[in-house]
Amino acid sequence: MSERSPHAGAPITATDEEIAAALEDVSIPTLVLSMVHMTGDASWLTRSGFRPVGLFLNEIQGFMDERSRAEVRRHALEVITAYRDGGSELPPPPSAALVQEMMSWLVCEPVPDEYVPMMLEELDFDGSDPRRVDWSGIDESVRADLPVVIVGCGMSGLLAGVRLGEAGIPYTIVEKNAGVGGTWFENQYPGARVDVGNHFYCYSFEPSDHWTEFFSQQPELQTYFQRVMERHGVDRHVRWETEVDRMVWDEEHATWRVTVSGAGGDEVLEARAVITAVGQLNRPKLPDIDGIDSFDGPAFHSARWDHSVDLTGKRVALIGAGASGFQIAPAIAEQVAELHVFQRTAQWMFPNPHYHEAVADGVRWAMRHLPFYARWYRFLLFWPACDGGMAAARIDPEWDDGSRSISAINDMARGMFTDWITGQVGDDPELLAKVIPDYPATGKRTLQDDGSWLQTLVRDDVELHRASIRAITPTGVTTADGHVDVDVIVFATGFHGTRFLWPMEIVGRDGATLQDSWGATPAAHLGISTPGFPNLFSMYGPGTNLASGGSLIFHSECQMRWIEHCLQRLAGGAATVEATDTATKDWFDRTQAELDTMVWTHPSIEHSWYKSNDGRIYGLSPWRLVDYWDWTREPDPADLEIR
Ligand code: N01
Repeated sequence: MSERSPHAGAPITATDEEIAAALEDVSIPTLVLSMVHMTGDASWLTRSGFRPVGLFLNEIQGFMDERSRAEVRRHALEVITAYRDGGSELPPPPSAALVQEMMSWLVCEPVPDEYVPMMLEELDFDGSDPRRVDWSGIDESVRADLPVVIVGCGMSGLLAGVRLGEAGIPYTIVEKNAGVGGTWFENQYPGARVDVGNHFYCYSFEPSDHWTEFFSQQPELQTYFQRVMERHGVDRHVRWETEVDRMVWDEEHATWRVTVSGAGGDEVLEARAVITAVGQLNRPKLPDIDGIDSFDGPAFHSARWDHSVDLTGKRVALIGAGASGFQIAPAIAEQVAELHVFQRTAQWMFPNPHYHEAVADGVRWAMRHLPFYARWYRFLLFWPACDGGMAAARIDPEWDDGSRSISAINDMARGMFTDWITGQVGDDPELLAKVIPDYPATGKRTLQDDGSWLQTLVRDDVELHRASIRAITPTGVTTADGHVDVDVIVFATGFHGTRFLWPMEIVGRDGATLQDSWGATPAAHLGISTPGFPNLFSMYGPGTNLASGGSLIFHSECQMRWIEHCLQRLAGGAATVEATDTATKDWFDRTQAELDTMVWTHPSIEHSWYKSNDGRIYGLSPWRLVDYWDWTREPDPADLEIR
């Protein structure tokens, strides 16, 4: 407690000139909030001309004009140099009331009370990392007697390892790959990058000043996870290239027996609790197309990219153009001789000028040195994109516009996205007809675009095929419109995202398997705990994927806090902990009812990996991040069955 907050910034040693240069790059509204921290003076918020005048996704200057921005920079230079010369000492932090005022000021609209505790936690004024659960009251020997197996060392499994390590709980991570990162380890296709702003898509307790791009590419993400793993000493707990095949609950000993297979053969690990952290997108899905195995040339899935195949001068078929194909096409178009993109359904895309942009040196300096700058920048990303972005996805029952749109605001989004697409395609009605989706905006995962996708499609050596694929032959792809000869086929056809925890076999109390218990409707309380499967916790389980904008890392941190509280029940003497039937059913019913009000369930969307075979959606969360954050702060005792 009462340490300097890690978000207060490193002491400033830069010269006046260096500071002035850095200020040219930064988000000015965010800078003003840092000035409030440095001076303890809230009057910066009410100075004439200092205020952001509007909010929009990816608009980080609050639409302030250049004259106002220059004026803020001039004052900021004085504030920062004085702060530097005073030894980078901060006055007492702002009150909760002032924090709320700062939040509302930054996003140009009143921010409700319920967001303030979440923001105070993010700001972490006393450096206590408040999202971490306090284990200090529990005897070390008790903690040492609580071995946990974590399945998967991707983003969430790594987080679980970090937290259990801090808690002093022995753990083993079983990871099928040879390295950390999960989906970021596996998806090494050209052009792979995150499409959630990296300054939010990162661990809350780690610095975020190092990102070189606002939306990092796969190698940088992989390096990030590697570095976090090493810094927290998680690597020595991981069994690489080892898979969990099966786990069986032993009621008598209140223990899971986890069968793993690796290079050394099979082995059974024993654990008081198991945390599954396998993600939803880790089993590649190949399409059911006639002759798929008959092709003579190289053919591979986007998540199993074959780097030994040189695409230079080749004719390439890219089958599938969801989030992966959309990134692959622009990245390889220049290199190949011909690119044939086979897209079954057109995608909506959001204009984002920062999508491929480097983070300027001045921004990185500000993130590293200016008190709470990076935290406020994170909030500026969060507010319009996450909870704020849900409005356009909610169905207005009074709105009747067929498959065009689902509400007035959704219709506005459609108009904006359509203008963005039309403005780039120009006078090519044939292409335009192919690229404008025929379902409401945001109905599938909305892609981020800086123009590179459509610039690729209008190239002479690139062709977009929308006719359905009839077959794959030894020489290429046959559609309803004819045959295309190619040298290489890339399947960017997605994952078995609706088959949760598959293909592991999980046998719970009384010999019931999880797959049988769930049947076609996977249901876990908060997406984490399932009755009949004691001491088994899922991260990124059913009902927790974010389709409306949001960081899954944030969600995982919420889940891990809830799980740690459950583990504390075991440390406190309980043999088992699991969600009650009532809590699970209630959560499932509420989530389903809410999903029915959201665009992703709209009947006009024929193909979507969000939808299960029965047409319903079990993987997505329809909830605001602030709700999920609140519900997972601590388990409600009434929701838990403890034996
Ligand atoms: O997979 P997808 P993905 N015949 O399932 C097509 C995350 N992600 O790997 O749209 C012809 O979205 C299918 O067509 P349709 C993100 O959560 C994130 O691209 O179903 N086509 C579609 O075009 C994303 O949602 C990033 O009609 C067939 C494509 O294959 C998730 O991963 C980057 C077909 C599959 O699209 C999955 O994305 C990449 C068939 N039989 C991925 N079967 C970030 O940037 C399927 N298709 C963070």
